[in-house]
Amino acid sequence: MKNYKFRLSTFALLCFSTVAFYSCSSDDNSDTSDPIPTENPLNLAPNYTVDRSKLVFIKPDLKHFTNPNLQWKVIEQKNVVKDSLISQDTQLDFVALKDGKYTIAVEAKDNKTTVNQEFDIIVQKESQPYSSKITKVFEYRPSYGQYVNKLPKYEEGDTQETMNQKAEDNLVNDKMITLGGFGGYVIFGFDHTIVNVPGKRDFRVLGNAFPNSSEPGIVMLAYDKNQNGKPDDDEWYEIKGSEYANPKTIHNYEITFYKPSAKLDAINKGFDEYIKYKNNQGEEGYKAKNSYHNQSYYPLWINEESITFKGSKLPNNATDIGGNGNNWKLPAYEYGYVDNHPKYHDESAFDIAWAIDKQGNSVKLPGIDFIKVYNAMDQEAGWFGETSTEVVGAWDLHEKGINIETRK
Ligand SMILES: [Ca+2]
Ligand SMILES: [Ca+2]
Ligand SMILES: [Ca+2]
Repeated sequence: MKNYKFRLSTFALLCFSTVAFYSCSSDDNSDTSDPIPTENPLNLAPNYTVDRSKLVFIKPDLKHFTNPNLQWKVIEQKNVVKDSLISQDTQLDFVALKDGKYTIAVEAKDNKTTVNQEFDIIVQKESQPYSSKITKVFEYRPSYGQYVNKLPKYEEGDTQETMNQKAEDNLVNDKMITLGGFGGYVIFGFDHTIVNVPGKRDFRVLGNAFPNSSEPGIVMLAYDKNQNGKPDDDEWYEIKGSEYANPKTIHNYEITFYKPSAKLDAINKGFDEYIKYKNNQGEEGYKAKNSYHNQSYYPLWINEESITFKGSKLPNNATDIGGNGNNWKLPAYEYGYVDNHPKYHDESAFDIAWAIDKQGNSVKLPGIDFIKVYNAMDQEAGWFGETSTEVVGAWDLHEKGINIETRK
């Protein structure tokens, strides 16, 4: 009995080690192994059809493999390098900017078996032209701030939903919203996937920075892996900006702001002890109200008594030139942030290839469906007030026909 089993498994091993287009057969009816089909061994469709700038997910049947390695290559497409490796994942998440027929070769390999197969992806032109701009705001959640409740304007009765809609009305028209102090964020999306074109920057986020007034925000990216139409917590990646490895950057920073009393909100002049805060660096204190903006600085549609934000805090960039509090300079960081360089500057445009995962490893995303921008500064600069990222809009550069090389 023992020998018999051994003989069977040896037979299976020999059979699978040859390329799977080869037919294996056994006249021994007790052989329960399930050989790889010779036709269509990965059980793929003969072809797949998708609109350009829309994701298609190709899932091969890998039940005959143990921890296989996969290689997906485009082998025939004008203007695409022959045999270009596009993925090494166990499924292919594919998106193309240009319509046409893409022939894909996939190789699946484990230590017993190698299978090669080809199939086509037919990429069609969309029936309704895409917008090159933001089409949807999923969430607008500012921190405290001197423009909060003004940009966009809060009115009595507004809720999170109506404020999301107001932020969307602004951003689809390239009009400004404020994110307030540290951690305040906006999450938005497009009516198509922004394709990660190799060697090119893929999107621009517009802020309101001018030289020496930089209020950098961090960019998070997601693509809709589970195709539910919205960003999920496990779908986010971060654009690695120039200060990612700066020892003064605090990763995992957390701060809570407490809702001020109606009495404090009603004071129409500048004063220091306005909004109480506490962070995870052992610091607490108050954020000031200034004499220029008299409305509440706490987002009024949020009913909770406090709001907590988490993220990476970039080093302070404000200098009081002359030391009398009248002349502040907030110089830009090198690259990779929103509201850092002027909005049409190349460094306000981003390459999806700069994305990293939570461990800081570079990731290869086919494209993105969602962007989150949050204010990465926790700083006050005299009469300038709190440093607050502003967002004015975002563009898919490829749909705009704007060609900007990535950083060298
Ligand atoms: Ca790119
Ligand atoms: Ca999703
Ligand atoms: Ca700004």
